[in-house]
Amino acid sequence: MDRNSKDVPRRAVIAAGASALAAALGAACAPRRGPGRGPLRAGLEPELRIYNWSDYVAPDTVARFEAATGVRVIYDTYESNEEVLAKLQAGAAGYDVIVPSGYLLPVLVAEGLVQPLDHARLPGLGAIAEPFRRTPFDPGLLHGVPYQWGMTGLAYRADKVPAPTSWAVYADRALDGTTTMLDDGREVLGAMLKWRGRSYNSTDPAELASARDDAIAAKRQVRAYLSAAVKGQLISGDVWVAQLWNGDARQAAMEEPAVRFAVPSEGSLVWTDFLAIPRTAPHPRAAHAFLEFVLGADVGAAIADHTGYGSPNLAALRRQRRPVPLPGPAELARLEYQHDLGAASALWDRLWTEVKAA
Ligand code: SPD
Repeated sequence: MDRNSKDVPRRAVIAAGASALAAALGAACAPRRGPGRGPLRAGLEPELRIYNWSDYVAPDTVARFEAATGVRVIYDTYESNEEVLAKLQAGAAGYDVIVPSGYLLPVLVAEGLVQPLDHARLPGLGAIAEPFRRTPFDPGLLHGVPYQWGMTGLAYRADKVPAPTSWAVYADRALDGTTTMLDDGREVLGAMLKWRGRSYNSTDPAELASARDDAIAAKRQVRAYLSAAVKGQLISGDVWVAQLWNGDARQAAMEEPAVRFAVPSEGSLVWTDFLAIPRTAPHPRAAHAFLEFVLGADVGAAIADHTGYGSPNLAALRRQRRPVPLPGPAELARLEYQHDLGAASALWDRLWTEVKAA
């Protein structure tokens, strides 16, 4: 007789007993399971609704958060600050995390549309670099966690056109049908203002009217107003010059090395986007958990490496494979932050509507 034959049923019984024991212990000890992929972390709501810019996390950020917390994430995207503001002003309840640019954050605070952060739930805030703690948008980080910073400029195909050096590129008829601009009134009118040596934040009606006229004239050449989605057309070569953000341009360059990015000589925009929690967020504890998760060094580094934007998080920066260098003094002098336009917002909105309709 095989000397193991008696052992087989014995081992099977032991194994079955062990797994029954493990299952029983597991049932008694395991945390409650959430609708996400892992056990639900104590005290968190089971769901989280995030409203973020397109292409603004790493491919695995959300899945990693779900696995770490058991929270199920519902994720929607937008393309401009005006979209998120309009949604919140219209009373669209339901979002737990939004990502406004700096200038929008005080507007949301003043209108009571975001809630103060609970710093006790955000120990990772300590990793935020000093300059990002002291921005005029949210000194002390009372309502927002600095998420990423970036610049607006011109993405272009170096194999099709010489490097553009000016916003005047939008008046070059040789480029008819090969260019795009962002689908964002503040960006398009702002660029036209900057081209003429004015501010991205002008509230002067005459300057704004001339920016509208320049934007309408550029429509002879601009094939579409497209934001993050333009990357596909830059990669395919259908678009040669696109007004775009530096990180999105870098994402395109990862697939097509002929895509480059330049800041026009007249200057452009620099911005910091913040993670914030709407006042009506149904899942504020899960929202804080997401903010803290993003503040983690590995998670923050993976996000910034993938999106191509700058990280305000020193711990993340140290772990990045491809950190974005801060603009040098000459470049910085040409860059401007956006501000709330106050009463002039209505005029900007009207002029942008006229540009789109022309
Ligand atoms: N794809 C992510 C882009 C984020 C841009 N945020 C700021 C824009 C400022 N107008």
